[in-house]
Amino acid sequence: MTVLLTGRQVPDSTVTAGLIASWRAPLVFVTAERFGMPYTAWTIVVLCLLLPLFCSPLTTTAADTRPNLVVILADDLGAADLQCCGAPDMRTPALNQLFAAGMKFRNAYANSPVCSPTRAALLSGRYPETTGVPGVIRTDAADSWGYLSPTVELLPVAARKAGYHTAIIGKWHLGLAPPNTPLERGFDHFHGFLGDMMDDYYTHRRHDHNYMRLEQAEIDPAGHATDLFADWAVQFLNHQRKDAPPFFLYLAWNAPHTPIQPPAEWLDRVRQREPGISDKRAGLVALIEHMDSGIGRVISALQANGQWENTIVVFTSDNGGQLDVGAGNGQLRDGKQSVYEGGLKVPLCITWPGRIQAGSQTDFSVMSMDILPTLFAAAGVAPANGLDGRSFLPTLLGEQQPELRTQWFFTRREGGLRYGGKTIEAVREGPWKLLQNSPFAPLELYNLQQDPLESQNLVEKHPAIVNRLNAALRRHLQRGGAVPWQPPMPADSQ
Ligand SMILES: [Ca+2]
Repeated sequence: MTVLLTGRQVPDSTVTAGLIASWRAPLVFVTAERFGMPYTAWTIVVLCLLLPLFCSPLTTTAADTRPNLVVILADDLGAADLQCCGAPDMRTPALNQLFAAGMKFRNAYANSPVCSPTRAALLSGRYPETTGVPGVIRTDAADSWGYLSPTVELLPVAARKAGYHTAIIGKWHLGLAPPNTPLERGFDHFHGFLGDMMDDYYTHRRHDHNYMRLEQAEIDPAGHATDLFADWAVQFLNHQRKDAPPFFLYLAWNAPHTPIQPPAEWLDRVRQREPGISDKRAGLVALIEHMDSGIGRVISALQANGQWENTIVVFTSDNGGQLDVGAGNGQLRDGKQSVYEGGLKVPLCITWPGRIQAGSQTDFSVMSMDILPTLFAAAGVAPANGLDGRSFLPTLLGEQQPELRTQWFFTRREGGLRYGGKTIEAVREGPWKLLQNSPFAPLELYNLQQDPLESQNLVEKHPAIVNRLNAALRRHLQRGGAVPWQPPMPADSQ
């Protein structure tokens, strides 16, 4: 035990006493100022106040038993494109094992059918348009449809304030430059890729830019991006001491996003194992299986390091599978980019040994922005106020809980001739889903309970439901209107 007395200036206080719980030794800071009391008198007062602490278990180096948090995000992985989710031509042993070790969600939704908005929702616990990210952030400013608001606090900030060591490995896709790079938005460690996608899994370039970074430094590593991200995640886990603070690791793969570029030996293996498989499908299956092997390495590292038992692991995807590259979304209608179910439903499983029942499944509905509020509830971390995301921890622990919200909103803004810079939306309420999948198409209404594949448009039959949900959607769009989604204009252009 060390007691330090100091007379240095401390804002907003005249006497500050605090304990810093170091794993080596408790350190007591006492600042005495302006009171005019001799330091010796203060020493006696402070020691008397702290005496109970000296005799309590707090004076020993009590280990921080809060769980580690690991969120593993696939890119463009459809709800059914794993062996454990029904894909008959896929072999995903690591994810099979992960799903079997925890709870599988059959009604997990991405907040948006494309990358950036879902990632903004995941990391903020808010609807993406309220973070300034209604659409995809891209290199070309003329085709970029989001700007992460500097005033929105991302959830890793809260984790860090609570003493978690925060790291992102892999794809960021929430900004290419200050003030929106990972270390500026709540992460202690970044080893990965800033951009929206790679034009090549081996060169890692996007529009000839190199967006690979270690912390803030540009790097140019050799190898397939999936192998690199797996290497870096394992390195990170191996460096976390048992007696160090718990960690929050966000591992965001680039796979299986286009280009469909699996390593040759993985593609050969799929072709030999699956006679008659199309070239298109074989490539995607191999890319997903290769990612699965990387996830296997990460799980093995958690287990080898003795971290697994006290770690909550989440696996999910940022949007549905891309149909034109051979993705499977089960029988769901449509895929990535679309607000039909195939674009929004994603795989999700969560493990927490001894707390979440292995092999359990649920139909409870959740969406991307609910994940971190749930993990924070489990870890005792207080998130920022005003979140849209809700904790589903009771469901994870096998308890009953009411539906997280009565109305569920999905939006996406996009450019090009097909979207014209406008938005597409969907809102769910109970069995009903009102949607507009093109800014230039009329509204459609489906009853998902009776028609989960969205084949019978009921918009003409239920005008009252259409009007009610449409009004709710307009109110939601107005909320998004409060936050700019483009970077500030330079002063000389205004
Ligand atoms: Ca994506």
